[in-house]
This record gives sequence, C-alpha cells and structure tokens, in this order.
Amino acid sequence: MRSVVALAGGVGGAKLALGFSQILCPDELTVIVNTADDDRFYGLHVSPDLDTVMYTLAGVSNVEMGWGLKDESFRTLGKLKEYGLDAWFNLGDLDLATHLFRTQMIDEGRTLSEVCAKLTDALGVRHRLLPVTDDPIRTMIETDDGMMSFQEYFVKNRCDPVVRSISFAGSENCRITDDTKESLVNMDLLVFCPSNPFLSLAPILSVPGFREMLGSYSGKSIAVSPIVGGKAIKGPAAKILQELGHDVSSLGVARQYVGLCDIFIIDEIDVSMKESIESLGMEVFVTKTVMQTNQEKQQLAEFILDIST
Ligand code: FO1
Repeated sequence: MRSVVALAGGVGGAKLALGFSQILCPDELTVIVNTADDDRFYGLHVSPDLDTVMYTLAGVSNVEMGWGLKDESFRTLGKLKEYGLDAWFNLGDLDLATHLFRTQMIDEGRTLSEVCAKLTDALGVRHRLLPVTDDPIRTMIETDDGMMSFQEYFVKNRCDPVVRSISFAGSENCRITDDTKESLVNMDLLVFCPSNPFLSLAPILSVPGFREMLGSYSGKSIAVSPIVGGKAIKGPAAKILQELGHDVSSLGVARQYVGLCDIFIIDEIDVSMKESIESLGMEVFVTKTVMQTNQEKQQLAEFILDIST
C-alpha cells in the first residue's frame, strides 16, 4: 500500500489531487491544503483552497470560474449589493451553504479539520483532505499600492499591484494538526503539486514544525512545475516570480525547492531547462504537465507514481 501526501493550493493542486484520487485508494492519499487564503466575508469563514480541492474531488467544481460550485447563481450577492454593500468577493447561492455550515461549526468551537471532514463526507469525497493547520494564518501582500490581504490582492485588485513581499500573518503561532503530522510521519511519497510556490506552498511550509518534519523524511519528494513555457497555467505565479526578481521559468520555480525536493518535473516544452535544473542537485523528468482532461490528470499522477518507485 502507498502512502502519498500531496501539498496543494487551489486549481493546479486540485487537478493533480483528482488525478491521484482516480488511481489511489482512499487510505493511500492525503492532500494537505493551504489555508492562508482563508478570510471572512459577510460574517462567513471562507477557505478557498480547501473548497477548490474538495469540490474538484467531489466532481462539483465550477471549472469555468476556477472556484466555487457548478450551476451556481449569485442572487443573494446581488441583493447584498442592492442593500449598498461593497460586495466584491463573490459567494454563490449554493456556495453559501458551505460557508454557513463551516462558520456555524467554527463558531460552535469545532476545528477547521472537523468541518472539512464533515463537508467532504457529505459531498462523497473519500480521500483525505487536511487543512495544514486549524489555527489562523493569513497571507499578506506588500505591494506598491500598500499592504493588503490575499483576497484584496487577488480578487478586489485582480493581481494588478506590483508585489514587493509576501508574509504569512499568524504563522508563528500556528500548529500543524495531529492528522497532518501523522500523515507526514507515515508517507512514502511527498508531492508538491503544481501550485504557486509563493502563495500556496510557502504558507504550508511556514507552519512551525512542517519543514522540520520534512527534514526527517527520507523518502522521495517530487515537485511539479506550475510554470510551463514561461507562463503560469493559471493565476499570478509568473507575474510574482518576475516582481520578486526570480527567473520566470521552471528553473526559477525549481530554485524555490532546493533542499526540499529530489525530483523536479517539467513540461516537454521546457526540456531545454533540464540541465540547469539538474545542476541544482535535482533529478529532472520531462513529461506533459498541462492537465485539461481527467485522463491527463490521471496520466500525470501515474507518471509520478511510476518514477517514484
Ligand atoms: N476568485 C475570484 O477571482 N473572484 C471571486 O469573487 C472569488 C470568490 C470566491 C469565493 C469562494 C471561494 O472558495 C473562492 C473564491 N475565489 C474567487 C477564488 C479564490 O480567491 C482563489 O481561488 C484562491 O484563494 C487562490 O487559490
């Protein structure tokens, strides 16, 4: 039996997690998810990355939007706007149920992990999704337009402001959950999904004790580049690499994983980077990494399992 742990943010992580879920039994896969994009809107606790992975594995995600539920409507939000609220963060009418449920449980004293388990059970997700921590951690973006929360940067300002630095408020007081710790102790393969290294994977790694646990792990660690042909598949990864002074390429991403991964996977289009990445001390594999269909998600997951044995 395998014991695969995938570290994931939003869409890219969710796609690869879905690929793994199609070939691994429920007790062979744990997805540890970023929670630093979490925030509160309209009094509700929003956990975007957990929901993106959860909805994707449940087969109910809104693929066109890249977040939220399919067949969604926004009538409640429209009413809030009519009342004069500056409702720039969109919560769909169906998605509101997830948020009402989560917020009510948290306000009753339940943990994010407990809520996640209840929601995934209800949606029929059989593989394990774990928030990296149950404690509050919030990505803050220092930009040329001032300091802002992640969702202000991402949604309200459409990633336009120039990023100067990124920090994770509260991370110093976070604890890894016992379930996360246990999955890291028992894993025989660690996968860094093709998620944003600065916004999705760095906050997971910033939780005290997480890096130390990886330090005492002796199995294979494999990262998949979220940059293909100098462009991000989705989101601001390329723009942020450039603004923070890194190479906008798989090489620029690979440099973020030195000391964390022994295998780095790049897309066929980036084959010319193979040697430069190898010179960082990683073994490099080249394959098709762009996942559009469910078959492509499964193929990449199969490729990763094959090279890890
Ligand atoms: N992304 C947007 O671009 N606009 C939105 O209004 C928006 C609302 C939203 C609501 C719930 C949710 O789970 C995700 C939502 N997202 C929205 C996506 C979210 O901002 C990003 O996917 C992640 O935080 C980045 O991985």
